[in-house]
Amino acid sequence: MDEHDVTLSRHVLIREGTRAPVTDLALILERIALIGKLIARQLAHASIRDELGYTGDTNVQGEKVKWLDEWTNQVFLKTFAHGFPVCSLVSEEMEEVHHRPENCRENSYAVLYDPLDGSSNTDVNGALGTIFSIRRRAPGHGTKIDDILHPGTEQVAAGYILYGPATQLVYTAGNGVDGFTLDLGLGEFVLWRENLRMPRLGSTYAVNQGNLSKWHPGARKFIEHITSRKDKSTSYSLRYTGAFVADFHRCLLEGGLYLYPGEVTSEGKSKGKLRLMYELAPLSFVAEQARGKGSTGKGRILEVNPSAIHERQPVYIGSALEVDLAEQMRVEG
Ligand code: AFP
Repeated sequence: MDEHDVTLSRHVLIREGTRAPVTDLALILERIALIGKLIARQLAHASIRDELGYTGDTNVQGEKVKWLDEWTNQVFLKTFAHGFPVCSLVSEEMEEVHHRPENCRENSYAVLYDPLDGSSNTDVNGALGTIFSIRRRAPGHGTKIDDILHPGTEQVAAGYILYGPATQLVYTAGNGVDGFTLDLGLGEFVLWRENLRMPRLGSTYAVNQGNLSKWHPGARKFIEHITSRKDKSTSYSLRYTGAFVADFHRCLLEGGLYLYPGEVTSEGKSKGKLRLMYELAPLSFVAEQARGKGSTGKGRILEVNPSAIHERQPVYIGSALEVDLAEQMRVEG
């Protein structure tokens, strides 16, 4: 380690202007970093140990559960099992909120997470991620969750871990976005970029275009509009990994747009796929803190009032000018 290298735990403690005391954030982020290291190690060895594929169960979302979905969720539960200040865990893999009443006091928090984002990539050695959102718990709420069911503007910190050729952790605590890379020799996340800024415009878009016929006509027109440009300097290339974290990371660094439009139902309603509380709200918080935007196509994701912990919404997230254009073109009606 170079004398100038700064580890995540040290950096969190010296960050100014955060939405929660840095000592609380350091305790929580240090455990999320540990989870990231455990998951990265497990992903590196899962194929050799024959620990890929499905468990045979179906989760709360009606999706088939992969062995690694279950394993990564257990890592969160075990890592946060003991000790203040996290008293509630909300996961894509659990129907109900997991409470630790013994940790629920003044200044306690909930961690909402998708332990393994992009799990269709597990069996093909593709990019994967973990998404997390940290919210305050109101004192005395115990196992009631109405203090968690608030718009994303209430998050005190949020971020993600990307398991690619390198493992990187990116987070915001409300005053800019910082990125860290896992130094495998050291076993520590080391500061890689401070105050990341998303370009106002990019040259790539990420979408499952195979779903085009199911979208609102506005979303179809939008895609037609951005793909019909002939001039090389304004035309777009499609880049889609199947992992929101990986596609978002590209937008954060190089600009561009990730979208998952709603599917129009037989009643004419638009149904999103991605989950508001532990996918869209956290990455919208990161996007906004890096000067980007996150929208449902009709408005700011961070202002959506959730009605359930597993609520889904359409999403248009990335460079500000591209998100603005999507909204102007009334992508969701
Ligand atoms: P999981 O978190 O269940 O793996 O879902 C992945 C995801 O929410 C997002 O990461 C991808 O961009 C998107 O779904 C992929 O969905 P399609 O397979 O329908 O393109």
